[in-house]
Amino acid sequence: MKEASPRTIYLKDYQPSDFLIERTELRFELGEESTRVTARLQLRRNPATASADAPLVLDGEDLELHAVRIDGREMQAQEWLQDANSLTLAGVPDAFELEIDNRIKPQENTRLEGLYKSSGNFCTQCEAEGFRRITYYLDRPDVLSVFTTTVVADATEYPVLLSNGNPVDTGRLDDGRHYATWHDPFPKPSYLFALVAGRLACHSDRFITASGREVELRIYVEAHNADKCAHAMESVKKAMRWDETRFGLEYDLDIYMIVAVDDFNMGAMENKGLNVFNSQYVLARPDTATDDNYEHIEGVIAHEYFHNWTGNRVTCRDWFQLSLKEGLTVFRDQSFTAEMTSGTVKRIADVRRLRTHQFAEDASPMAHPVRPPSYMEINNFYTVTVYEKGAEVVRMYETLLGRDGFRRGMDLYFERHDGQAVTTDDFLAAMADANGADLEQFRRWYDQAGTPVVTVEDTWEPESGRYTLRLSQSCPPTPGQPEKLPFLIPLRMGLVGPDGVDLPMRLEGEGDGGATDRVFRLTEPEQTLCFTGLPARPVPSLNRGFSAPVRVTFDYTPTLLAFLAAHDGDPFNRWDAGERLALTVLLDLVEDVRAGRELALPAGFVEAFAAVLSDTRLEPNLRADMLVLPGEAWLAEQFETVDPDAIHAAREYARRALATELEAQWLAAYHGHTPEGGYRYTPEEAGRRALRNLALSYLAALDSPAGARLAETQFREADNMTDTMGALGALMLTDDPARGLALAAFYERWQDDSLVLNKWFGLQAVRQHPDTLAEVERLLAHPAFSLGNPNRVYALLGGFMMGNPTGFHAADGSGYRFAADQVLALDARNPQVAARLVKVFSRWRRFDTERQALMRTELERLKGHDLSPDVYEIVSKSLEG
Ligand code: B3K
Ligand code: ZN
Repeated sequence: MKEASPRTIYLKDYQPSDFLIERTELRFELGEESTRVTARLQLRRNPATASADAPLVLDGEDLELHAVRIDGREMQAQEWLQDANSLTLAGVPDAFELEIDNRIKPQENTRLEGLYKSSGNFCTQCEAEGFRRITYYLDRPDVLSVFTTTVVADATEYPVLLSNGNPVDTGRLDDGRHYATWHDPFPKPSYLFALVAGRLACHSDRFITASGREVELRIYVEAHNADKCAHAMESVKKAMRWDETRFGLEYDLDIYMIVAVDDFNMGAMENKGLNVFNSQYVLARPDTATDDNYEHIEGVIAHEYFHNWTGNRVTCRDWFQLSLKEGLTVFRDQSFTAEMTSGTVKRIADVRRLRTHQFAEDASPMAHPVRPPSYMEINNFYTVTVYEKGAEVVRMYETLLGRDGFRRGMDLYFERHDGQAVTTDDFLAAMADANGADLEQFRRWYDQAGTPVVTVEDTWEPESGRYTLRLSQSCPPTPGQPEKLPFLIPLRMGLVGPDGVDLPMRLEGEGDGGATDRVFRLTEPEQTLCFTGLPARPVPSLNRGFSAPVRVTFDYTPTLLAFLAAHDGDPFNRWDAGERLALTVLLDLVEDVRAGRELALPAGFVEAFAAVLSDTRLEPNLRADMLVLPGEAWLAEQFETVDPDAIHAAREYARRALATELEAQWLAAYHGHTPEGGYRYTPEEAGRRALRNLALSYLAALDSPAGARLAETQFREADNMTDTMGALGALMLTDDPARGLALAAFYERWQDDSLVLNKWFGLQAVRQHPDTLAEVERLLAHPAFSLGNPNRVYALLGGFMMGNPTGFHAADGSGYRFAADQVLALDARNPQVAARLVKVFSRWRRFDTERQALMRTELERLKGHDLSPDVYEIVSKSLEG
């Protein structure tokens, strides 16, 4: 039977806590049958609330309560009120000590929230509301407490005992157990609590901070992974140095620890001093990890490290403010990676991700502002909007205030709020006050959902050299927000002259000179920019570097796009012009497929590709980015009604045509980028491998088996996972017998490496072929598959549902039925993972009526079950929408 629908929480209802917890002393006795948790809390009434007699209401879920003591006195059961989510004590004094004694069963915890076991080791995940599954507590981010934690466990089974802060004591008990006590001097909310216990190998190093303090660095992994920590360790040190140089932020404890675990719902978690990571973002060896893995490890390590200041030292007042830490920290990790690799390539990757996934979210029933006004389940709001659009909002401050102005704002933010739990309004105020800037209108980026559209039209007056741009902005309605007010949009742009060189931009009334690259502030629904003194009609290069997360429309002809793709002075916009050009070509092809017309690439398109391929002035990585056709998901975004089969057919046609027409050039690019010497992960070498493997994937699309032979050889000879995957990925695009053989060989070689095996599952799940669903069903029963391991689930089920549009959207509804069954099976064990997957159904209205009916049927079917709040929220909102 279905339970009552979960409660909606509103930002407008925020109330400070009636009580504060000054100190928290925890004792864990870890056991195989059950784990005993004793919490001693120093509580007092919050002077900020005028509640002299409010009861103390603690959060708690799935806890076996054994005893409650108040100031040393054991309370009787009738003195408290216990329900499924809370423990209420009435008539408590203004300040007192509370001791709670409860039991939990981490070994049965399949939700991977709270304290659980992964590969036999104990670990925790408390954000957002997992701590309440450990003990009764004020489990909210605005209650900051100083934690001291003692972990007791069997000394042989669990030699390593870790928690937050600095180690203060260790010792042995007579019964074969041992203990360790940790003290974290920095007050923190419970979501940053962590505990790890197990048999782990330690890779250690040290770092001297800018002010000369020595910090011990430790990475803990399972023993068989001890040789895969070097890259992660280098990444930690780079991140620590970068944060000092760029933001003047130093690390603050004596020790910084990272633990890699295999079973983890997300990427990683920034617990104070003790980050717990999905092993995917730690472990790397040339033969097991791709260049992309290397880059992402560096990025995620940096992200979690950066949270030490943006998230931990200054935290969120409530979960509606999530982007305060996440948007800001993503912006910081993006900036870091841009400096470690190539700024343009990184920007392209980030914008691709935003446009493909966040724009889609904005156009879905799950659309929400960067600061959502309400939620049912906060775990559903760790979204591309809160993270990636949130990062774009932070980037816009920097664009508006300049790099130094942004730094001034950051400095003031820390000066004002170190040790506090604050809001995005506080962040905005710091930025505004530090720069004497008025950012009132800018606030709308936090509260209005949807992707703004900026429409641009131009006129040219040859006699006077006047060039006028009329810009208008609007934003489509989103759930609960039919009307939007204009945004403050920083639009960076240039005017490209006929010779391909940027022209000076002088607005009417401005003096001589004029920069060739400027940021204009759009604030009104309609605005006009009138440039004077231009020698010839320019081509506008708009939203350079993607200065604002908006869609810009301008009536570019293919000729103008080709011109910008070849000459734009902004490398990002060069790529973007090429992308737009490819998009127009592909959209036409989709129409041709649907109309049953014969397909052909338009004149000039192949030549434009060839020009990029041979342009050695462009770094190989950038060339690879420019030569990838827009993905099927991004193509789908361009349509009111999506036809996944036609999109796939059109893109495949274009890929094959480009392969055939440019066969010689692809071959030359392939052989011209053959690596010398052994594998090294550097951005330059990664770029060469990227271009080479892209060439290989085009060659695999040829009618002749030449590409497959090349891939087969590369697969056999590769000394690193990037080239292995490049070869195997290329073979997956063919029906060549080498495909099956290579897959089998890959399995044989890597069956004992869990992370590498995810790649094997993933490759098969995304193969766009009529047999894939049957194959995925077979793989579900494979001994190496487990619904208990989120990485496996994302590889196989996520791969099929999100990375295989023709499979998932099969016209007979088989993909939908299969997916909904899997969501149900998963929801019973891990709601967070189930909720992530079920989101693909939310866009059901974007498809043809038959598919709509089929998807709707599955959503209704899901809704008829007893769902977790996580899945319920998405299913019900999708149906409402
Ligand atoms: N803060 C964590 C995410 C926690 C997700 C909880 N469902 C990872 C990060 O963004 O760094
Ligand atoms: Zn984060």
